[in-house]
Amino acid sequence: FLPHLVASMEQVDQTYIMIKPDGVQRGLVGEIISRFEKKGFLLKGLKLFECTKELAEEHYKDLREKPFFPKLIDYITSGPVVCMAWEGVGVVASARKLIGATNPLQAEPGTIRGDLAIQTGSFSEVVFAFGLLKPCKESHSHGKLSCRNVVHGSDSPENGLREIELWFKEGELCQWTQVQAPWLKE
Ligand code: IDP
Ligand code: MG
Repeated sequence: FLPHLVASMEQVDQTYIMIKPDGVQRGLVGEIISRFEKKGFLLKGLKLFECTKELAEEHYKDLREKPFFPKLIDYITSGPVVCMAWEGVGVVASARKLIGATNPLQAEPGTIRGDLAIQTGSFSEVVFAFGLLKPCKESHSHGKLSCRNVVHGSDSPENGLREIELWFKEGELCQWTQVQAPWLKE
């Protein structure tokens, strides 16, 4: 039992972290990368990327039935995103804690969403619903998008692997050892 417990605690996982278009547009790329870097996780892959509608839909396929799904796809494809693969013991759960709750207004101070975001844009949704503003490409430059919360993080080790495979091509990930590794891990 105990060896099994210790083994599961030492499981090295990988997570897919993505700085969403609002994070890139607002100049938060360095700040967000820095939080994962300072924690000590191992960066395996990193790129600035403009994703297609098809890729965004595949990534978020579990949310297909949600009413905000079309707006979510519109948001994710509205500008470049920063794709990252991070590795470490417990990295999936730890990254979710660093990121904070889905709704930035409910995210704790100290988390990325709690510190760096306010609203996902639900007010704009109301405005769109009454036909006062059109959710067209033009409006993107003014931030009139729904679902904004600056960053994505995988919700399970399985999804971490699935999403890294989806967003990165072969040869885009690096195998390397941090010089600080002995100072971080036993
Ligand atoms: P997560 O990103 O915290 O894992 P999910 O439930 O997986 O949250 O939803 C994926 C993304 O869809 C969110 O990060 C956010 O951009 C958007 N989203 C989820 N729920 C809502 C909502 O109720 N209103 C607006 N956007 C939402
Ligand atoms: Mg999620």
